[in-house]
Amino acid sequence: MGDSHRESPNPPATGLRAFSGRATTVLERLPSVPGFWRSPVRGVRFTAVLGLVLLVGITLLFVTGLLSYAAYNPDLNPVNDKTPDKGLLGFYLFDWPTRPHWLYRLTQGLHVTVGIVLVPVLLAKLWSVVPGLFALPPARSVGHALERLSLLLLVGGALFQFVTGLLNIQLEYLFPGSFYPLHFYGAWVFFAAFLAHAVLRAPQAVRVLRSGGLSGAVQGDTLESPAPAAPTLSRRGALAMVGTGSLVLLITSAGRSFDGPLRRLAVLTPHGAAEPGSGPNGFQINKTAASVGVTAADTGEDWLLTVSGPAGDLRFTRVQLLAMEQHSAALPIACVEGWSTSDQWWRGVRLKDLAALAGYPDGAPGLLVESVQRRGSFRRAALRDNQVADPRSLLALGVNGEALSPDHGYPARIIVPAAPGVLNTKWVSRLTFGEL
Ligand SMILES: Nc1nc2c(c(=O)[nH]1)N[C@H]1C(S)=C(S)[C@@H](COP(=O)(O)O)O[C@H]1N2
Ligand SMILES: [Mo]
Repeated sequence: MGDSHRESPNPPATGLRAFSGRATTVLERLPSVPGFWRSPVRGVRFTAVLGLVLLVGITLLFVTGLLSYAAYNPDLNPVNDKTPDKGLLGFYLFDWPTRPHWLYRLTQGLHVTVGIVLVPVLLAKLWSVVPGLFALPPARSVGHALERLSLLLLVGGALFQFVTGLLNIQLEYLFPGSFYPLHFYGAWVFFAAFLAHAVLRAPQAVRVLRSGGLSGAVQGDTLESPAPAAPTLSRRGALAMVGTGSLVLLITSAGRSFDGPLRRLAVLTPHGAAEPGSGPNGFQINKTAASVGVTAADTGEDWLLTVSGPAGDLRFTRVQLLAMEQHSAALPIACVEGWSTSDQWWRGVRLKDLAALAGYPDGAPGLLVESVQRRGSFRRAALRDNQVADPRSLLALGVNGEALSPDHGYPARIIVPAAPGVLNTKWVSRLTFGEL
């Protein structure tokens, strides 16, 4: 899709003929001259297709992104979330449900997979409108100036959201501060500009595609080159190329949401680092015990679980916990990074039974979970009343018929239906039931 302006027989059309000979040849080559852009693929029709795909895709990203934020229990401040002044933007927050138990697996799998798959579409869309970026004069009117300013938010916002999202799932977090506030504020700024742009442009996109599809001239098509080079690729071919790029990304990333041979296709996932091995504990691991400095001494014979609430501080050994009534639940791990496991059979003590021991026989208003872990970014996680009350929410001691492995949280971990992985604290040391 290159712009081979040098070898074309047609001299670029320019509005700068008034300039003297030598200056003209230089100016003709500036990207602000319409004739500089020669690809015959560019045009309103090509941009319209990409724009409409992004309209659907980015709306889905926005909705699933807001859902993901809600799923974190961010209003259990400041334990789970420290986004300052999110108040107004958090107006929609609601109590994340515990059913269906695969809810977060679905919403976050979609969020991350669709985000990855849209990358070629976004790049092609930006490529298709890039001549407009250089157009002169910078503003023809106040309205035009405002529209160009909004494009700055639109393009800047899109790049910011995609880059921060991709860095987060690649575990290469290079931005200062926490990912959540940046991606959350960024989403609102970007989506506001995106919505304005869609309202202004989507009707035209639908109109041109309805009348003639991809081919044929469109009256006043400012995206079309006034002096197109000979085509090397049709518009259809260019779209097929973008689609192929997206398909390759889909195949190499969607597998992260499934177990078995599909996961092996997910070569784009960086999670090979923690090889889960085989057997009952042979499923995806986020952080290994070793990587966050959790040692056998922390989790061995001397380990005790403290359960606190109105009944005071109670302490239990693992053997005592195993002697309590044991329950099973088939639940997945679904990480914010988009990967998930299929349902695993967890076994342990119900959180609601522990709440009763702590002094809340009719349900606890909340639960603060702490881990023996001292290193790394993970500190504590808070669960809400509906999550404690669900009979499938467990302090798990085993999985798939075996004791938990050290990497999956031995001696005890939290597992809650439909909750994001990060709320499923491993190597638990303390449960505090009550108002948070
Ligand atoms: N103590 C502790 N618990 C933790 C984490 C952690 O880093 N430390 N990571 C969380 C995240 S982000 C996820 S996705 C799940 C992953 O669980 P798994 O490694 O058993 O698959 O554990 C959660 N529990
Ligand atoms: Mo996670």
